[in-house]
Parts: sequence; structure tokens; C-alpha cells
Amino acid sequence: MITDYDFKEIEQRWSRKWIRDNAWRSPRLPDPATKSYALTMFPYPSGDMHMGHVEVFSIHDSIARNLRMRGHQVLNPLGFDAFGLPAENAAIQRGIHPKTWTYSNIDKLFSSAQRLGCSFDWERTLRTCDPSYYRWNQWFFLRFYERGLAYRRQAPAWWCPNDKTVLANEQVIAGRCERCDAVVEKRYLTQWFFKITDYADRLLDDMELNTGWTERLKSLQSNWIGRSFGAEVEFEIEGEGAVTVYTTRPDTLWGATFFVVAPEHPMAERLVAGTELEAEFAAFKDEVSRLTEIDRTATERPKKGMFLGHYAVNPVNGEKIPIWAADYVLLDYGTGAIMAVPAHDHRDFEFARQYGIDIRTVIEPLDPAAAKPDEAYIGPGVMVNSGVFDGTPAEVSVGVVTEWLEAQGLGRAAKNFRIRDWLISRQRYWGTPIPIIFCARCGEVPVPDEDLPVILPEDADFRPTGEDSPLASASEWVNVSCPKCAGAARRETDTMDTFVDSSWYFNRYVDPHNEELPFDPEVADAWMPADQYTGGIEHAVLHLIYARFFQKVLVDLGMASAPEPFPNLLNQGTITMGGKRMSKSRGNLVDPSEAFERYGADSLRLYMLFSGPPEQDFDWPEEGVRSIGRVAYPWLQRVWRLCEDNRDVVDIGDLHELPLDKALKRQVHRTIRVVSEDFERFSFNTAIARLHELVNHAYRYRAAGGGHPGVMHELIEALLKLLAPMAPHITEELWHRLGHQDSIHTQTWPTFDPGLAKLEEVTMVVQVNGKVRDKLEVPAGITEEEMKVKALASNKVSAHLQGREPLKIITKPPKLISLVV
Ligand code: ANZ
Ligand code: ZN
Repeated sequence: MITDYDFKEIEQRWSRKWIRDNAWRSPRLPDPATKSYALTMFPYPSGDMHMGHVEVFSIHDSIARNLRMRGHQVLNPLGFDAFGLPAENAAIQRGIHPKTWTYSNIDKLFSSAQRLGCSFDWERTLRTCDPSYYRWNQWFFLRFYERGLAYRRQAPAWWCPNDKTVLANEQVIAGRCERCDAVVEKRYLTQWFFKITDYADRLLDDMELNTGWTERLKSLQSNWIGRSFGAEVEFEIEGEGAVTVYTTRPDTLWGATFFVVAPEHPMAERLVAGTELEAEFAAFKDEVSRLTEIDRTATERPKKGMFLGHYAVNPVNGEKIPIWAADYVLLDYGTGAIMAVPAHDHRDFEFARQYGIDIRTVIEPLDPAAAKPDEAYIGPGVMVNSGVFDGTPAEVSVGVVTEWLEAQGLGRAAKNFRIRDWLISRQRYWGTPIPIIFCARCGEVPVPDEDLPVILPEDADFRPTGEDSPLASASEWVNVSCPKCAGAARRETDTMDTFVDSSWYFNRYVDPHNEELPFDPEVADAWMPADQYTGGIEHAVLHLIYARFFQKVLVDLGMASAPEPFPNLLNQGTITMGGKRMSKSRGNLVDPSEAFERYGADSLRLYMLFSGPPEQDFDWPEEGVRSIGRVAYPWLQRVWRLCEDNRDVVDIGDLHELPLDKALKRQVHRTIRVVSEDFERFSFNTAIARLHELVNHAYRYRAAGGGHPGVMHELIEALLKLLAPMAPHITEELWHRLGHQDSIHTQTWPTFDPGLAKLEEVTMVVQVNGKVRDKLEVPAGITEEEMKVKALASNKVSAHLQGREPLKIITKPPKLISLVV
């Protein structure tokens, strides 16, 4: 009997069974030859599932299920990034405890992920706010501390006045808080840091291991780390001694006509102290403190500075040059002091022109026309006006001058990084307590390992207070005895940045119930690195850089051997509606639970995957959830009917095949071939389009009188297997309705007969300036890009191009391409 597609009943039944059996359980130690770790960025439980989760889970789960069918032992875990501001702020707004709020959201997200049919290994679920997880954050903190990688220091720090906490540099985007968009301030505070700068070289050099990263992502990280090579040079300043500057261009030393320090540089204060410049300087410094770093370093903007009434001695020629304080020099870059060479640096040039300071050319370009009178010349050239170095060419000038500086004891080769140490302390409640105790006698004392975890006190007033963490008021928790001398002592009351939690969670997944260690290194080695990671590009310089750093420390601790945690990364696009990011506050949400109710999880997944390439942004149609009812849902009904109509066909062996049957069979094999390729490229939208075609072929075949049971049977089984990773419930049901006892998700991915799968070929004509110059056999499904490549590779064509670039290329796929030169 042919039944309707009752998605509700089907999805519920299969999903229950999969959960009951924990169908996607992975072994503790995998077979190294077939292991595949499919990892997705774990979600923040700030509410129930939204379309962003649906998108990334649909992509990720299709990858994981496909890997399983291709014979891999797959590890596919889910966890919750459960500490942090979003949950805490939401809880404060509602007047409930962050813990209550967080755990109830986790429950919602957890069951929505199950409802979506995600094939996670549910026994490995972790929540970072569980003491059994965060004790290991504390344990790692202590290991970092022992190695000098965790330290406390007074430093200017970004402060978000809205979230009432400090932020790491990476959390400040264009001068604003990454979370709430408030303009941040600089405050001088004592804070905890992780010494990520010790790993800056490795973070850059190992990037080449990440072969599955886009160039864009690699360059975002390289720029953030920002390594440059140059020299440190000492300038004598009366009363101050030798003051060091960092420069990438020691070959321009003879062109230094002034010296600049950051207004915050302690020396500036000392130079004006007691002079008539003191008040003016204080006002100037105050003015600069209100500018953002972005403004200060922008090239186009007029700069501000003041002469400090003193001079520095240029070590190469003994010249006295004026010392200025200027807004474009930053305190925490290089040494906070520079030699200014206006002839060869844009910012110095503008500053010198504004304030009438000398500009002296010391580099002459090979092509004199390259030097422009109202611009600094920053290109390569020959040294001039530089004493004995005159005539030194660009290729060697930096090296030669650096060596000479070293020989004279005036300076040394140096390199510099843009990245700063990672500020990890937060003045907020909902995070991991930092395991340090302050004792009047012993100072900073680490909490002994056996006293971990330091549990976050639940009865504390968790509302943010300001520069002090809310934990400071939990006096029973704060006042402890010193682990060393047993005297009265106080706990550190700041908590850790939640990016600490997310820096190693993927290592915990491999061994989530370990009570002796964060994870067993042997087990981690068997699974790591993650073979495929999916997640948002917004983490390009946040999570991804911290996690890479953490992994390298694990290597140094002897706990890991993979230097890079995620060599392959897929960044999904953003989902918008009306061009704006979907969000509750904008009211442009499409609620997944409504989609579940009306069309089911499989339709929702297919709709999402069909919306375009995974990396691309998708603007959801204004009609909202109903759009699923226009495409994905009716198509699944069509698949349902096709399978049900042909449920009873049985393969009865060597029945004679008519041309009609042979053509359909070829179609099946071609589809297997191209869909397999699509899966390898994560091109789910084209895979779905090809399955649409296959189903159309099947209906047409029946309409034309086709009915070969063997061919039809082969088509249906292939269709279901190819569709299974993307629409897991309906395919499982139809598979069983064909009479199978086992699961479709444990079947082997279909293979094709290369002879049958040969793509249809057509003749492509190549014209040059309107004349036919070549004819090539190409696949019927050729893309415009491939047409161009093929045409330009033809010898006959290149004979007519004679080395000229075509001005225009017109393509009419697949049969005609016309080049105009
Ligand atoms: C003299 C000079 C001459 C420079 C020249 C450049 C060109 P990167 O590549 O980003 O590392 N600089 C150094 N410290 C600075 C600070 N705290 N604030 C603002 N600018 C600073 O750039 C290094 C260059 O940036 C240094 O080399 C210095 O200017 C400037 F023809 O020194 B240079
Ligand atoms: Zn003590």
C-alpha cells in the first residue's frame, strides 16, 4: 500500500532509535588508517537553536555521514561553550542564575540537535561550565604558570564599559567590543596574560601545515601576528642614557631628522617635568588618550604632536635631532619610540610637513621618476647622503648597516610582532576561577593540583560591579588559608576568558570522562588532528589563533604531537534576511522549531544545503519558513512517491535491457560519479541539483513506458544512499521499506562503473576573431571556466593568439567559445 510521507512520525521514530542505540558511537582508539575526526565549533547556549546552527550542523553532519559511508571510523562529538557573557547577561536580564539559564538552554539545544538528526556521539557531550571540565582549565593554567607562560602584570588594557570587563586585543574590532559593539576604553590595570608572543614564530611558520585553509584566512592570521624584521638602534638622550628604537629600515638612519615617543611613554613625562611645557603636554596626552588605536595609526588623518624641548643623538653621525611626542606612535609596539625618517616613511613625511621639520633623502630610486616631490619614497634604492655607505644597493643595505651597527655596539638585528600577549582575566562571574591565592607573606601562590577544581561559588552575587570581579564579594569563598604557610590569604577573584575553554575542548572530546588527566595523550594522538573542522569565519583571529597556541603548548608539555589542531577548515557563510543578520532583536528570525513542525528536519536540512555553496552567505526569502514548502518539502514527497511506487520491484537478474533502460542506467552511474565529487568538494547544492535531475529522469522513464525492475531497483538504492547524509530520516525509512533490515547509514557509499559513468561528450568550437580555429571534445556539463582553460590550452588557438591576451571571451556552454584579440 502506498502511504503518505508522514515526516513527523518517521523522524521521531528513527531519531528515538538512534539515540537509544547511541548509533554514532566511536571507538576509544581508532584504526589509524581509517580514522576521521569531524569537528564542528561548539555552540554557545544563549538560547534555543537558530538558523546559523542549522546551517553549520547540516553541512557538518552531511560531511560526517558521508565519511562514515566511505568506510571511515568517524569521531563526531558535540559540546557546549557554556561559560561567558551572552548567557550571563541574559540571565541577569531575566533575574535568574546564569547556571539555571545555561543548563536549560543546553537542554534545548541538545534536543534540537537530536531533532535535526545530527549524528553526534552523544556520550561524549561536554559542557565547559561543569567542574569536571573547567578543573582542567585550572590544571592547564598551573602548567602554563610553571613554565612562565601565565603571568600577571600591570598594563594598559581594553575595558568595555558596557560589559564591565577587560578584553583581549583580539576581542576589540575596530575600536569596539566584539560582543556588544560598545566603544572600548584603555585602562591601566593588573591582569593575567598567557604568553602567546613566545609562540609567534611557530604560529606563523606552521601555517603552511594548514593546507585546507583559504588564503584569506591565512592572511588574516599572518597580519594579526604581524612579524617584521629590522634592527634596534640606541640613541643617546641627555639625562636618560641610551634609548632604543625599533626600525624596519636601519638603512635610512642618516635620514632621521627627528625622534618620536608615544605620549604615554614614561620618558615624555620626565622630559617636560618642571618645564613650561608641562601643562601643554598633560593636555595633549589627555587628548590622545581619547583616540582609538585605529584613528592613531591611520595614514590619511592629520597627526598631532608636540616638541618636548630635548634632543636625541643620532648614533651614526652624532647629529642632534629634536624629540617629539606624537599620537601616531604607540606605546606597546616595538619600543614605543621611533627615529623618524620623513623622506621614506609616509607618516613621518606628513608629520614633518605639518610641523616644518627637515626632510632629507637618503635612498635614491633606480628610476628617478619614481620619486615624487609631495610624497615619501618608500621603495627600494641606493643609499645616498649616508657617508661611507653611499652607493650601497637596496638588496644588501639593511643587512650591511645592521652588521655595522652590531660591530660598533650601536644596535642589533631584531624582529617585532604585532600580536600581544593574550589577556585572559575577566572581571565577570560566569567563568573558570583562576587558581591562584594571594598571601601577605608568600605572595602569589598557585592552588595545589590536589585542591582542584576551585569551584565557582553558586551563592555569590553575580552582577558585574566594575574593576573588581563580583567574586570579590563572596567573602567565604575568597578568604582561605595559604597553601604554603597556612596564614590568612585571599583567592584571585577574576575568572578566565572563555576562549581558554574553547582552546582545547577538541582534545577533551577524545577522552571526555578522564578523571586523572585532561585527556590521555595516547588517545588524543590517535584522533588528532581533526580531519575536518567547520565553523564561522568570525573566529579567524580569535578562537583559531588561541587554539593553535594551546595546541603548541600541549606539544611542549609532551601531551600532543600534532603541531596544528585543524589543518582543514570550512567556513560557512552567514544567514541573513532582508540583507541583515538574522536576530531576535531585529525580528527577522526564521525559527527552526517552526520548520520542524511544518516540514520536518529532513526538509529543513535539504533546504539549507540547497541554498548555495556552504561558504556563501544566504539571504533567506522574506516569506520565511514557507519557502521550505516550495522547494525541499515537495521534492522529498516526490522522492517518497517514486520509492513507494516502485517498492515491489525486485532485481530478477539478466532481463534484456532496452535502449531506454540502458540510458537510465548510464544516468544512475553518472550521478553517482558527480555526486561523489560534489561531496568531496562540500558542494551540497550541486549534489542536490543532480539528484533532482535523477528523479526527473526516473519519472520520465516510467512515463515513457520504462519499467525494467533491475534498473529501477539500482536507481532507487543509489538515490537513497546518495541522499542519506543530507536527509537521514526519510532515506532510512525508505531503505527499510525496500525490505532491508540494516541501516542505510552503515551502507557503503555507492560506486560507479567508469564505462557507464563516462560523461556525455559534445564538440566545442573555438573561434578566434570570428574564425573557427579548433574543435575539441568536451564533457556536456563543462563550466565556462573550464571552457576557457581548454580553449587557451589548444595549440591551434595559441598559434592564432600569438602571445596576445584575449580582450574579450564569449562563452556559450558547452558548444561555442569565441575569443577576441
Ligand atoms: C624608521 C623608518 C624609516 C621606518 C623608514 C619605516 C620606514 P612594521 O613593519 O609594522 O613592524 N614604528 C616602530 N615602532 C612604532 C610605534 N610604536 N608606533 C608607530 N610606529 C612605529 O613597522 C615598523 C616601523 O614602524 C618602524 O620602522 C618604525 O618606523 C615604525 F623609511 O623606523 B620605521
Ligand atoms: Zn603564604
